[in-house]
Formats: sequence, C-alpha cells, structure tokens
Amino acid sequence: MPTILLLGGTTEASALAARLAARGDPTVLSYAGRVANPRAQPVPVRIGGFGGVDGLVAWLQEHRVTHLIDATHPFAAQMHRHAVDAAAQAGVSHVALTRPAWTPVAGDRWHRVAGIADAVAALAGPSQRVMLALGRMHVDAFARQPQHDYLLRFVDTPDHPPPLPRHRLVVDRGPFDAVGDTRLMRDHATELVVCKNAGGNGAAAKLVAARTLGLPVIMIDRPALPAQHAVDTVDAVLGWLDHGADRGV
Ligand code: 3Y8
Ligand code: NAP
Repeated sequence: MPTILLLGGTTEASALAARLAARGDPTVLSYAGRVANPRAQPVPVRIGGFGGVDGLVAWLQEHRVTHLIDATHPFAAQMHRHAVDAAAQAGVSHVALTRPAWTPVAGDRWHRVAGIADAVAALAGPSQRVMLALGRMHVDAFARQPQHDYLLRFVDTPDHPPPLPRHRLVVDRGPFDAVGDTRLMRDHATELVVCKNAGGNGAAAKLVAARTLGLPVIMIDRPALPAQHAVDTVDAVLGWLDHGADRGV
C-alpha cells in the first residue's frame, strides 16, 4: 500500500485526490497556503511551504512517504524542481501530473511572450482595456504600464489595492466557464487579454471568450521545468502507482 504526498493546487490534483480517496490509498494533499480558503479535499490536507528541499526531504522521511506526486501548476517551477530533488534524496518514487500546454486554434489571435516581464513590455503603447488573468502574485509588475484600464481577477480580496491607477477587481476562483468569461469581457469592453499558458480546462474559458469576441491574447509561455517523469492523466498516475513505480520508473 503506497503512502502518498500529493502536491496540489490544480483541478487535476483535486481529481486525483478524489480517486485516491476512493481507493483508500493513504494520501496527504499539500497546499502552499497562497489563498485564504483552499478547496476542501476528500483526503487530509497540509498547508504551507516545507522549508526548501531539505524541509521536503525531512517531511517525506518523517511521514514514511513512498510516492511523491507533483500535481502543482505548470508555472510552479520552483516546487517542481524541489519535488524532483527531494524525491531523489529521500529515495521516494516521483511522478509529475502535468497538463499539455494550450495551442492556438482557428480564430485565436495569440502573441506569445517568454515571461511576465515580456508581457509587461508588450503592453507599451496607448491606453487599452486589458484583462490581466494572472491572479495576484505578479500584478505589481504591470505598474510599469499604468496607462491601461485593467480588469483584474483574484482569488481573494487583497490587503492593499493593486498599484494600478485604473483597475476593476473581480474576486472569484475558477474553474471558470466560457459564458461567464465572455459576459465579463463584454461588460468590461475588454480589448486585450493577458494570461499564462496554464493548460487544462480550469482556466481555458477566457481563451474561448477571447476567440468568441475576436480579442488578441498575450500568452505567457511556461517556465522551463526540470527533467522529470511526467504523465498528463489521472489514470496514468494510478497506473504508475500500481505498476510503474515499483520498477522505479
Ligand atoms: C492555492 C487552491 C481545484 C483547483 C482550481 C487550475 C484551475 C481554477 C484557473 C483566471 C486564471 C491563476 C490562479 C488559476 C486557476 C484553477 C485551480 C486555478 C488562475 C486555487 C488554489 C490556490 C490557487 C493559487 C493561485 C495563485 C494564482 C493562480 C489564480 C484552491 C484557487 C491566475 C493561475 O491570490 C493569490 O495569491 C493566488 C495565487 C498562485 C497565480 C498568481 O500568480 O496569482 N492560482 N488557486 C494553492 C496553494 O495554496 O497551494 O482553493 O483550489 C486553485 C486553482 N486556480 O482544485 O479546483 O487547475 O489551474 N489560479 C493561472 O492559471 O494563470 C486564474 O483568472 O482566468
Ligand atoms: P512556486 O513558486 O513553484 O513555489 C514556491 C514555494 O512555495 C515552494 O518552494 C514551496 O515552499 C511552496 N509551495 C509551492 N507549492 C506548494 C505546495 N503545493 N505545497 C507546499 N508548498 C508549496 O509555487 P507557486 O507558483 O507559488 O504555486 C503555489 C501553489 O499555487 C501551488 O499549489 C500551485 O499548484 C498553485 N497554483 C499556482 C499557479 C501559478 O500561476 N503559479 C496557478 C494555479 C495554482 P518551500 O520552499 O518552503 O517548500
């Protein structure tokens, strides 16, 4: 019987937690503690950082974890690196549950950039009505382009107003739907969307909405991730648990 640490924070992590709970596999789901009330889970939850790689190694050893499943967000690059390193040091089987990057389809007007700073630079120019669908952690960087009228969407109400002179804040958590996002962009008369290439379904609604409305999208490419064993379905993780992990795959 495996003892699992599941690094969560995504739709796929929650779907996997439900399957592991149904199977009765001893699992703890871990959140970083980025939001006030993370989604409740059908398995025990721990909240907060581990204290770097050493802290994660100690946690794995103390809780006799046999399998580390990293189902964090594609942009959680540091967590991915730490998971690979800590699993190797602790001698624990490791797999990442990722989701394929989005690719543009007919009707999409994407302008791909390498990172947040490039997205900020791409906003140089006259004032536009911009939907920043990036959450809270990177919003300060956009103070360099104060000329725009921003639509922001955060999971929680921030302690301090964002440093953007003209902004409207929507407090909402996904998964989102295309009808709601199309309505939101119409109501705000959005002219441009900025987002991360998160992949998955939980955040894809804004892409459908932008396509429907014929809006351009500044699409931030994912950070490079460490070499790791990765699968992109919950069933593949369960197959790895039942077969692959024993062979040290
Ligand atoms: C704390 C835990 C589930 C997981 C749901 C997914 C989908 C809905 C869409 C937009 C984009 C964004 C943001 C987003 C989505 C899912 C998933 C996803 C994007 C929760 C959650 C935690 C977080 C952290 C939060 C970040 C922020 C990013 C908002 C839970 C709700 C923008 C990423 O206020 C903050 O500090 C928020 C920080 C990291 C990125 C940022 O830079 O601000 N996610 N989001 C996790 C933890 O503590 O470990 O309550 O469920 C999870 C989800 N958010 O089980 O249903 O699978 O990705 N999350 C992005 O993709 O660009 C919103 O608005 O269109
Ligand atoms: P990150 O920058 O890669 O990680 C920074 C530090 O946060 C890690 O070194 C670790 O702290 C802690 N951490 C991250 N994920 C954790 C987890 N699941 N459990 C315990 N500690 C965690 O991570 P991030 O981008 O801030 O993401 C944080 C959380 O939000 C993750 O659960 C991720 O899945 C979720 N999320 C992020 C995004 C995004 O856009 N980045 C989008 C949706 C969801 P220590 O070094 O102290 O161990």
